Amino acid sequence: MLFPLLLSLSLTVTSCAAVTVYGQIPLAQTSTGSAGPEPTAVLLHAYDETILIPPTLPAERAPTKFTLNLSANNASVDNLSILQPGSFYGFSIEMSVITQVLGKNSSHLQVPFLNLMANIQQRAGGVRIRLGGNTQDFAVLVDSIANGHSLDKQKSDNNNPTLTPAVLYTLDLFHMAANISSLVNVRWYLGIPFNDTNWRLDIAEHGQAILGDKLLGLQAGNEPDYYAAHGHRPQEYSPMDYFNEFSSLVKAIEDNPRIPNKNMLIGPSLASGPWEPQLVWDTNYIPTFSKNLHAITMEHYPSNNCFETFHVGTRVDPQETFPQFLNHNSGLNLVRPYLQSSALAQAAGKPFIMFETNTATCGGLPGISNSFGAALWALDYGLTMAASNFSGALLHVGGQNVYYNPFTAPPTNTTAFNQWTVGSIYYSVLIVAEAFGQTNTSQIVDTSNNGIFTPSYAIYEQGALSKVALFNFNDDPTGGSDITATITVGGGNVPASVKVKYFAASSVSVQTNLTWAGQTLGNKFKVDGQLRGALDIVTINCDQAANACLVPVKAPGFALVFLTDSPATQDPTAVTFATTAFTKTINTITVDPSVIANSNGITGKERSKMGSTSPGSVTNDTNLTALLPSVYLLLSSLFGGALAMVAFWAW
Ligand SMILES: *[C@@H]1O[C@H](CO)[C@@H](O)[C@H](O)[C@H]1NC(C)=O
Ligand SMILES: *[C@@H]1O[C@H](CO)[C@@H](O)[C@H](O)[C@H]1NC(C)=O
Ligand SMILES: *[C@@H]1O[C@H](CO)[C@@H](O)[C@H](O)[C@H]1NC(C)=O
Ligand SMILES: *[C@@H]1O[C@H](CO)[C@@H](O)[C@H](O)[C@H]1NC(C)=O
Ligand SMILES: *[C@@H]1O[C@H](CO)[C@@H](O)[C@H](O)[C@H]1NC(C)=O
Ligand SMILES: *[C@@H]1O[C@H](CO)[C@@H](O)[C@H](O)[C@H]1NC(C)=O
Ligand SMILES: *[C@@H]1O[C@H](CO)[C@@H](O)[C@H](O)[C@H]1NC(C)=O
Ligand SMILES: *[C@@H]1O[C@H](CO)[C@@H](O)[C@H](O)[C@H]1NC(C)=O
Ligand SMILES: *[C@@H]1O[C@H](CO)[C@@H](O)[C@H](O)[C@H]1NC(C)=O
Ligand SMILES: *[C@@H]1O[C@H](CO)[C@@H](O)[C@H](O)[C@H]1NC(C)=O
Ligand SMILES: CC(=O)N[C@H]1CO[C@H](CO)[C@@H](O)[C@@H]1O
Repeated sequence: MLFPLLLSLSLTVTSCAAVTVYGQIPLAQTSTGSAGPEPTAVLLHAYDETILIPPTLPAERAPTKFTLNLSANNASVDNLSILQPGSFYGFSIEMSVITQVLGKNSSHLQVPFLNLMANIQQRAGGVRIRLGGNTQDFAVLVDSIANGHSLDKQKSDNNNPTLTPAVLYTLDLFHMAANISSLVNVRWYLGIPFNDTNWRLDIAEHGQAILGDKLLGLQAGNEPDYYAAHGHRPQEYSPMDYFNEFSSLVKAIEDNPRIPNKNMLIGPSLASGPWEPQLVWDTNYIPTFSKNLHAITMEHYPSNNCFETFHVGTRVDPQETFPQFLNHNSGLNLVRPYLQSSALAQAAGKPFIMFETNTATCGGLPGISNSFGAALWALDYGLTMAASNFSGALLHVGGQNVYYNPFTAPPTNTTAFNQWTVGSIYYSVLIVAEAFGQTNTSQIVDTSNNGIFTPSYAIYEQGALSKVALFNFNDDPTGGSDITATITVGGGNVPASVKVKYFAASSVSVQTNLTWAGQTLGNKFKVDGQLRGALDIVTINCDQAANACLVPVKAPGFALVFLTDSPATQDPTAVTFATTAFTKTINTITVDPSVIANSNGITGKERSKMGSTSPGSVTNDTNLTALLPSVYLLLSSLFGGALAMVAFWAW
């Protein structure tokens, strides 16, 4: 069994067209259940190189110069958000692909994955990851799995109309997560299987026992509004039925002494397809379960690729659809159906989280999902969610056969240590982490005043104006659509100079050579999780007499403008290990712990080498598979001095 791929088919249609629902059909299987041919590296969607034509410039052009008049502090800013963490954006990893991405088991972790998480921790202080998806509902704890794996997928039962196979996992899955959290500050969401009400609570019991405070919450139901359509419940299954099942689960947890924390449930995680959120609120869900709920959640994708993937529904043409992603209306339209719900959650004192999202369900869209344009889209969508009082959002990670992964481990037969692939939207997560930082006091307001192609935001941190985010969705190599934003500060003055980090690529269409402040993670199959290249932070002098800083942004492009040096931050939960990774035969790599512990991006400290095989240290990377069957990471806690040995296995 090569790549057991399962996708969330939370198919929702943004137009008023009737919503058609297709089952949770694993990729690489046809809808009749027979396994398709094994995907080859050539065909795998995660490596697709489709380049679309950039949208033509809008007929009515907004001015290329505009002014943002911003308050110096947060005292009287209309529509300013709640306090946001740098970990606002996190990841949702489909259960069936955990062993591809995180590691084979607790003693074989994926170093590139750790590096990718460490990049975010450096900026945000931590990373939030959900392990779940459609597959969580059928998960079963088993004693052991062949080859020492911590997770496997049972053969799909052809009599099961939805073809949802059971995910088998061992206790080692929790140890793997705990070991990851001991290296980088990853905190986890898990899901309680919800396929029937004979509650299998092993995930809650062992999750709490083994992960402790690294477990944030337990999802109760995944897109229950699709349960009837997917054949997991009777056709008449209603929001009230979901409410009653949730009650039954709460009771089962209350009666279970092996689940000490009874109040970390997460729901309702609607796809908001068949059920509008209000239908669930009408059951009195929030007040009834307020005590039991850790967070209120939704799951939604703006588009779908179900026709190409499963030959059902209407074909979504990527070229025609691309422009819809490349303006601010996309984010605004995506959050609008949830504004009332985010307000309800805030009133109830609960985080409101977009628990699973990405460009398009059924695997994403070729040419869109992994383009620079998608990264600008995800960045704008994320900031719009934050400005609308969402408390977080998780970008979904599927397998080798989806277009939209933020990161993809190499196909197993071509594995080597530095052969990962990063999708463009990983940069969006990195940049949002940097925009909000580590203090948990960032507040954001949408200041867009120059049309839908050049949205902008102001970010306050610890009460003071701290950053400005500027987008240019236009694609115009002539330079004629480059913009210049003039930042003025009302009730204060602009600083003598500002520092600017640019997110850049040659066009909205490209998938390669993306840079953030001059650095890149590398192109397809070239990623080991480290940013490479010289850090390029642009200093722009301001005109204090005129109270103006003029910041240019290319078409296309994005700028994060730092008006203050970010508050000095020491991430209290950052990695506190003197980490020495070495292979038996090749190279010795060390991490300067201060690099991980002391960082917010602006300091210019270069990302160091956490368990990596940098090109300088390994001479012939084409031979990595042969040379590096495994890499060991020696961990020494600076505080405890205890040693632990973890083997990092290169796939
Ligand atoms: C990996 O497997 C695929 C499918 O079996 C095959 O097409 C490809 O050539 C293999 N790659 C390597 C490097 O062996
Ligand atoms: C605040 O948001 C509301 C709703 O989106 C909008 O109508 C109003 O104009 C905004 N206020 C300001 C000052 O931007
Ligand atoms: C729920 O999933 C479990 C584990 O896969 C399975 O044993 C059980 O039969 C399923 N229940 C239903 C109603 O399908
Ligand atoms: C992980 O897998 C390796 C290789 O199969 C095996 O040697 C090791 O014992 C496994 N570790 C655990 C904790 O199961
Ligand atoms: C977000 O919450 C803040 C604080 O309650 C409120 O002032 C603001 O209007 C809210 N924004 C939106 C878009 O609802
Ligand atoms: C920010 O919030 C996280 C999660 O609650 C917490 O672990 C961290 O200590 C907080 N950071 C600060 C600086 O308060
Ligand atoms: C302003 O920022 C401070 C510090 O982060 C925060 O405590 C306060 O609630 C904020 N005030 C408003 C009106 O948002
Ligand atoms: C900018 O806003 C301040 C209040 O925050 C106001 O006093 C000032 O007149 C505004 N300036 C411009 C140019 O709009
Ligand atoms: C990426 O950069 C390389 C090296 O500078 C260059 O050869 C290549 O043409 C660039 N590709 C794109 C799509 O810009
Ligand atoms: C790297 O590979 C090339 C081509 O196979 C070979 O000529 C060279 O000697 C190798 N270098 C090392 C250091 O092994
Ligand atoms: C810190 C931590 O959770 N370490 C665990 C790593 O995984 C092994 C099992 O392989 C556990 O024994 C450790 O406790």
